[in-house]
Amino acid sequence: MHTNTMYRFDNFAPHYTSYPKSLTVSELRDAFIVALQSLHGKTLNCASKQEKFEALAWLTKSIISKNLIETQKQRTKDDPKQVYYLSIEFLLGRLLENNLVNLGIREVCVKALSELGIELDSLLDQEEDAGLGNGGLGRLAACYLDSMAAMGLAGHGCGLRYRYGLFEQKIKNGYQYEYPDNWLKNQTYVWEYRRPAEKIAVRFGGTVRTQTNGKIRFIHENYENVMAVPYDVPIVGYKNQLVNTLRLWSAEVDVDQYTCGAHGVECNSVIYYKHAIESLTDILYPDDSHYEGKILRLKQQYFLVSASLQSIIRNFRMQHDVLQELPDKIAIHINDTHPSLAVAELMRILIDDCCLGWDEAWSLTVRTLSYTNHTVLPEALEKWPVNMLEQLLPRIYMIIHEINERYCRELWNSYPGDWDRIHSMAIIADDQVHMAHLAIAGSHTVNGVAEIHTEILKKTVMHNFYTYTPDKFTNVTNGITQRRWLLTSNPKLAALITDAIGSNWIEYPCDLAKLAPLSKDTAFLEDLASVKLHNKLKLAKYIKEKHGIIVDVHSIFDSHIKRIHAYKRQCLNVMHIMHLYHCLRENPQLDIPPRTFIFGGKAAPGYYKAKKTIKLINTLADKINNDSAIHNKLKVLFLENYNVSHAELIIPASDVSEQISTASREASGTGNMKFMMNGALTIGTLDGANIEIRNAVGADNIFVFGLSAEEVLAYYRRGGYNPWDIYNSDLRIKTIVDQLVNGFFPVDSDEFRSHYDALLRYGDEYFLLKDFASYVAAHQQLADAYCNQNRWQAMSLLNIAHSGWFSGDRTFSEYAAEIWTMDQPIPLWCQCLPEDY
Ligand code: B1N
Repeated sequence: MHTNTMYRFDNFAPHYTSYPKSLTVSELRDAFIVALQSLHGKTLNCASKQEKFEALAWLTKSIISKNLIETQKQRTKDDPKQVYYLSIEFLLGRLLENNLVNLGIREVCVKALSELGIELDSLLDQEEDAGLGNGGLGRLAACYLDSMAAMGLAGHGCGLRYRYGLFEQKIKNGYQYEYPDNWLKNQTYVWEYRRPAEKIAVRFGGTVRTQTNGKIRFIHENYENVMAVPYDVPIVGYKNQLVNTLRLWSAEVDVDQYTCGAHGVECNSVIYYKHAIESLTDILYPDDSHYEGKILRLKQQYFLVSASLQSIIRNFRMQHDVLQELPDKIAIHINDTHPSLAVAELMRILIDDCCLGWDEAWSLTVRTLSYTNHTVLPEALEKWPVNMLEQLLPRIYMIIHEINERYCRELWNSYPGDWDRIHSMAIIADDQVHMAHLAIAGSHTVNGVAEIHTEILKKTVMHNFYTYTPDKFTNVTNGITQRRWLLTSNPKLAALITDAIGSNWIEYPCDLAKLAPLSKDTAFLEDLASVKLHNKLKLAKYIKEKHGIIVDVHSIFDSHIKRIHAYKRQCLNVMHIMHLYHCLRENPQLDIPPRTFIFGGKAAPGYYKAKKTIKLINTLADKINNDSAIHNKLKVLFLENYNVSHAELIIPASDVSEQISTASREASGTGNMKFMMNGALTIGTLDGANIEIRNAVGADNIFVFGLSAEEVLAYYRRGGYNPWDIYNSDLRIKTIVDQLVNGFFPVDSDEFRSHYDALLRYGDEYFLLKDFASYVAAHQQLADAYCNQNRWQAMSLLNIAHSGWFSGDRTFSEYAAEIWTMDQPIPLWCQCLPEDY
């Protein structure tokens, strides 16, 4: 779905008040002092940094609150179609600076604080990094919230308020250790509004009885209520006075049901009970692209879905009498299969609570829901055992059972006698409920997240569904918000761009294309280089302070930051570094540009091989960083506890972006887009959105290597390849692979045995050896290009210039227009496309 379609929508929010446009430096300064007084009862001199941060956040929130109230009033009046984005993860990161930027008061704030002798940056660091997600999927959801608010549409997130976010990673002796991420240690989150009056009861367990007097009714009894209490986090639109919300649900006991002393309930047992119930939203599961069949996870999924849908329908009914208008007024999006119980829960609400018949309920459900798939990895596909669902959610299971019966009957009519096909598409098969099948059956649209990913879905994992309902399938390539990933996190580059082409790009990112002609302007390219140097100095300072390592800011900063996963091939990067190191040891005078390899990322606590990869990187780093024979030409760093804030520091400072997944395995990637937007050059495979990045920047401005997805898939069909052939024929590879186990590293000889075995004994599933030679060659080209700085900067600029298409604003306008069919004009992400765009 390539949308170059133009939607004109001038002045889309004329009626929202202009607050805080008029805010002056002195007003803000005085308000800050008052905030500090009323929040902490302190004067400036006595307040700690944390208290000052809280006062500033509180003050900012009070401005946001006014806009929130106005937005809600206006929405009640206008009654626009609303989108609800259901996601088990929202990886927000910090919000203060983003909120200041979006309110348009960052500069005023810097001045007001500096009059008081305070640097804004020193306060920003005090904010906890809200890590309610694992990686790309959760950050994508957060980026879309920003785009939806910026573009003025009524789009809200629905998620869970995990008591502990993604674990904190510490590295000791090269190994990863996990610690709880106690991000709510002050009990509350500065940005949230707790709304106990809007709590919802979610039912678990019990039995279902049918009652037939005229019409069949299903009576759910003996269940246990868990109260879902909403906490709303405001999502601030960019300079449009508009505020949407992210509603995060927290589990609490139903205090009315359980009080100490009454009915012989002992106080202690109530406390145990409370603890058990409230643990439902205690932790975020730390798995990325991997499914763990834990009952608590299933409870979380239903809790999210049931609380969100009940609240959505309750609000809808307060404003509308006719239930049949639901799909015209509401779009509910299922972000991956985690919230796919929404299909059954919406049916339950429409049938049991609203008394609709099956057919009508089904029609409304399908027309309201849409679903995005984010992975083709078999280990990520969710399937829940029938008996688990049946016991935990008896009424929901009945409904899924009925959906399955009807769906299979329909399939039978289309494919009479084709049992294999029907079995492969059934929602319930082999005593398991296939969540992707449920989501496909119950949605009007299914989309992949990059062109190649959607094609792979259609050709392989979802082929039968695609053949059956081809019109359901479409592609919407991911995007990121330029407001966080360029404007806020790389202010120097943003200013350089704005000086050159004006500030329109902040709202119309395709304007960045106007930078392209400057790729021939040497003076501009020098300015671009000095912005990069500035960012590298900032990162180098952090590395020195945090890790005690001095890096050469004139070396190539080559970053590989993402979750640690075999398919993302951190080990291929390691092999290349080992190779360079070997070459330098053989010939210390070798003339290569100096390089700093930066790694960051968390391994799921139960993922043995990924954790060993972290140890491998750190072991290699120790060896190389302490070897004076190579004259500091190589440095390797593993930055601890990679999170959104670290990404904001690393990406603007990087020259090279490593996007080297085994082709066909990475659905899209979004880090690749963030790097590109900040002028890093990609070295990558033809996988996920890398392909679209190559198409946008042109093959001359990216370093592509390796097998294609088709080649990889063909090997998989044939059962793999023989890695020994390569091992025996390429001495470079033999040297490195042997070093994993021959005492080259000062560790136990079996420390990296699993890596060695994966490559040779188990057939090199991710094609590291197969892709090694072309990876090394691409790195050689990259090093040559870097030696011509003028050319390198021109390539870098062209990457920035063509990154506008990867804005979440573009993605979101595609969703809004084609999937959610919003009833308001869809705002432009692009005012006018340059001719050669
Ligand atoms: O979603 C991102 C994509 O850019 C990435 O390529 C893709 O890997 C990522 C189960 C996932 N897919 N699946 C997950 C996360 C948590 C979990 O419990 C699966 N994450 C992705 C955005 O489209």
